[in-house]
Amino acid sequence: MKILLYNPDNGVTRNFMPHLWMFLLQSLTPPGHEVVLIDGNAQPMDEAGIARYVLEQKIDLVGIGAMTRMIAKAYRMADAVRAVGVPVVMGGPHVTEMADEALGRDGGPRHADAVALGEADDTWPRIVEDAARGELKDIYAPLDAAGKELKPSLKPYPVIPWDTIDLHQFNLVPKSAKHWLQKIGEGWGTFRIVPVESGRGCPYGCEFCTVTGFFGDSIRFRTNESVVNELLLLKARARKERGQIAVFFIDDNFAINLKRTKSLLRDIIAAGAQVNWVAQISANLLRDQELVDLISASGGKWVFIGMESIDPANLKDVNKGFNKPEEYAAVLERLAQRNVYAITSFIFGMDNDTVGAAERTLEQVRTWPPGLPIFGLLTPLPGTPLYKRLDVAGRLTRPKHWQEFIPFAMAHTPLKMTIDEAHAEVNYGWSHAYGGEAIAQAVDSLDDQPLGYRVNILIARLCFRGIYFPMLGRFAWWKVISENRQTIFKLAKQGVEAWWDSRSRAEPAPATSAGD
Ligand code: B12
Ligand code: SF4
Repeated sequence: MKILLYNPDNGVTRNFMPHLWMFLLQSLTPPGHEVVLIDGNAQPMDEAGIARYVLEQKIDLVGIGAMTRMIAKAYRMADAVRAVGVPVVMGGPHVTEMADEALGRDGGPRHADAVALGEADDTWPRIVEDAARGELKDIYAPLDAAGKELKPSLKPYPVIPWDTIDLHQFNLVPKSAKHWLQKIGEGWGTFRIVPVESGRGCPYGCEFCTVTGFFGDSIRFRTNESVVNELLLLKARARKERGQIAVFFIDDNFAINLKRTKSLLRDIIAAGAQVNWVAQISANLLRDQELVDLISASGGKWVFIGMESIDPANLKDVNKGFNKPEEYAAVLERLAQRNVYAITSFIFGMDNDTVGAAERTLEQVRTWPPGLPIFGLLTPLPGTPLYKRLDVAGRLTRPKHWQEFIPFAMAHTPLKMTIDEAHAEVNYGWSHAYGGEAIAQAVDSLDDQPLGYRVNILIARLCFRGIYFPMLGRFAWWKVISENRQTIFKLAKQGVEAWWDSRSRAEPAPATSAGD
């Protein structure tokens, strides 16, 4: 069979990184089948486009995976594929919770021929074989003989052939600049952010999060050796292409087992497998100085921290009381001392939030080392304890919010402000953290660091701005560049000066006469 694995875009922002599930399922496909991957973020496609592609390429089976916020698009694409007579299997966190919706058993239209519940590492080969025989079942669940849910072990873990996979659609370097950038230093002809997992599961059970329910609270890890080998493979590919690679360790909480994480990082260092990496780690685990030292020594550059709120009452409400706002500053300082910076994620519209929450948060953010603050709204995702609580309390204003996805829009009413006020808080957060003045301040606060760090924070801020503000068109980029022209000009000037200095130092000193 020829199988297409497709991940839809959300139609608003563009993901900078491909999705791991596609590569994983490709590697787990039994021999004898060809698998092609399309990520809608990198290769935008509409309904007519996918139908045409499926017919032209003679695709026999389409697998679609999606988060809740992309599910409406995923269903539309699935409908288009099924309309031309090709079966569709859907998987991922949304349809795991809403299988009846995908299968049309809740009174709505049917979108998928089959649904894979939960982790599909073990069920995917079965799905492929059934599809090849034309005997797809409605539901595939990872169950043992006694009907108990089976969580796949990550030992062994499939080898994803990063050295040969076609990664053309995931190069972040514009085609026009590729040839020229290949010549700079070790080469920047390609730049890819690649997802790598070292473990699955998180036992913390925050109320809004699907992870504890989906992956279970039993945490599973790959062997250090298999992670190190994967990094070495990625490094070798980047070298061969005269390009760069960065890794996103997509584990929900990369340091959930401190001993294991430290041992992995030590092994990465010992094997010379360091690449620039980013990972998600909760603030409570970053109290450990040795961990922070190892993060830095092994290539860690950015840590994503789900701070959520600076209000302990809010944190308690969503079962995240282990976050201690009073220690956020110390954690970020500790990271910054090792030149590791943080993506700090905040949620507005929590039950104890009142008008002014964004400014109160920013007041604190401004006192921290520069980073990448991001702001969202409390969103009741299906299957979460939060969804159930709000449903029981009759507080859901759009109980099926995913069927009509609206970016940055609440689906329930917060207790101490209106929905519009919550939206205004998010807008305030993004506008004030990503305006020209805030970006200039972040860059200037790194004046005592090498130029590379200042350039890094500038580029990162400009890219992250696009999560909220539409930045997909050329005009939008020009506007942003113009708003930040002084900072850009200043850094360019410093770059030329540094280059000139290094050139002058490299020139041989003039000959001096004997006897001097
Ligand atoms: C990496 C990641 C991201 C990355 C981007 C995604 C990427 N390019 O990889 C970033 C940081 C950008 C991101 C952003 C967001 N994310 Co995110 N993210 C993750 C994370 C941590 C890892 C995803 C992953 O690769 N997992 C490992 C793979 C192996 O698991 P998997 O994807 O579930 O796939 C398995 C099964 O689901 C199944 N499967 C999946 N697809 C398919 C398809 C078929 C056909 C089959 C058969 C099986 C199958 O098989 C796979 C192997 O077992 C997950 C949490 C998690 N641990 O999964 C959250 C998660 C997916 N994100 C989530 C959310 C909410 C978001 C945001 C909306 C957050 C926000 N408020 O802004 C944004 C939205 C981004 C957007 N584009 O619109 C939620 C989604 C829940 C839901 N019901 O939708 C998750 C589950 C975390 C959570 N807190 O609950 N995210
Ligand atoms: S710590 Fe993060 S991954 Fe774990 S349950 Fe909470 S939000 Fe989810």
